[in-house]
Amino acid sequence: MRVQVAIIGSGPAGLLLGQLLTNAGIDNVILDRVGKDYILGRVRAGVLEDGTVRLLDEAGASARLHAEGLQHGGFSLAFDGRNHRIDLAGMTGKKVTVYGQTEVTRDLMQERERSGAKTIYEADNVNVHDFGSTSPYTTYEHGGKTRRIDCDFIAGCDGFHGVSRRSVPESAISTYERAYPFGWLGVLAEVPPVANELIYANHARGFALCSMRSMTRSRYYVQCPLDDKVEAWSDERFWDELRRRLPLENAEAVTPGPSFEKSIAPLRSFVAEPMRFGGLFLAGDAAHIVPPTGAKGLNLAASDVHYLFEGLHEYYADRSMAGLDAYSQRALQRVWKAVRFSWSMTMMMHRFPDTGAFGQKIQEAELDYLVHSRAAATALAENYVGLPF
Ligand code: FAS
Ligand code: PHB
Repeated sequence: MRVQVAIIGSGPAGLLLGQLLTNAGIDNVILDRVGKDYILGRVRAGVLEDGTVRLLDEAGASARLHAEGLQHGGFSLAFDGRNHRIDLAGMTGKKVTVYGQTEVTRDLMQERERSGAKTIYEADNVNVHDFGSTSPYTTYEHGGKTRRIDCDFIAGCDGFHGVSRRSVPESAISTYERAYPFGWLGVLAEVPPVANELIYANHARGFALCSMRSMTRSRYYVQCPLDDKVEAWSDERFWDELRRRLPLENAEAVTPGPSFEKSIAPLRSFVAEPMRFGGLFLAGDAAHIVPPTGAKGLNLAASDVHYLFEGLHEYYADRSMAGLDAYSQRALQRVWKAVRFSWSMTMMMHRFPDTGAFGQKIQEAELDYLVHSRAAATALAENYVGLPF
């Protein structure tokens, strides 16, 4: 098989890139090592920046998002027993859309199927070859046979544990990493959310986040030890711990119920530089990871795809490499600002082993300054709604 662009990974980055390319008449194929249902079974992000929504509009995969997504003009920071609203819309003129990554992925998969573009699921042992040449290709095993796809370019959209970044010689890549000494225990339950907007809570017992997927489906997180086990968390224990970390008005408003998804995710900050190696381009989690405290992971994948699609579109329209040559530098400029924001939110909201009583007071002083300074709150708001791209 030969295509113009081979995409590895059928997550948000691969699917969004694939749809933009298909709509522009640039033929592409997506390879994923797992099946559709497995991908749709992963519960991840929940907040979309307006830039991400615009890209989904461009991809023709946003009808359900506009019909079912929740527009949020603000969120609350809870600390020292009180809530403080950050007025995103009032300070930036922008809102965010609450709509689960699972649904974004489902919508992109459906649009891809409608457009007839090819995705090969359960492609085993995917490898990338000769990406330093003008004739890169990928190989994979499917149906007991090894197959080859020749292409002009390879988009490595295969996430943090994918094959693409691992295929780059160590001498050609620099990585920057910060692992956090805790995880997030996440729960999905078919119960109404505790409030109409998200609540990020700083508490001496640890961080908590009240989010949602709709007004009948809640998504909650509590910070937990890195070596904690989901089995150690009954629903009752979870609801009790969540209430302890929220201001009384919220704790009393929590509607408990049976969880239908419960998982623990580790937190890390990670960036690989550069994001381009000849004909191989990394996008999304394949190139960077952020702690979800800033709701940036999925949205960074979208801005990478924006820059990469622009470069590819320009190449096939004018045979100019300018956009592709600029991809890594353009993407990384935005990536690092989002990595900084996600890191700063994580440092401000979580209990670290060495936080102690003094550290707790410093965090509360930082939060108190933030919510009472229009300048500081505006800076937070413009990072949260998403820096322009
Ligand atoms: P993905 O990881 O989504 O997709 C990569 C795809 O590549 C997968 O389908 C995988 O099967 C495939 N793949 C991997 N290796 C392969 C190989 N060798 N061959 C072929 N295919 C291969 N972000 C937020 O903004 N908010 C959140 O709350 C949030 N929570 C998260 C919780 C968890 C547990 C995780 C892991 C991430 C979370 N994220 C969150 C970040 C997440 O949403 C990512 O940013 C987003 O999935 C990035 O999309 P992709 O880059 O497409 O990578
Ligand atoms: C979510 O709804 O899953 C979510 C929302 C905001 C975050 C992280 C996760 O910062």
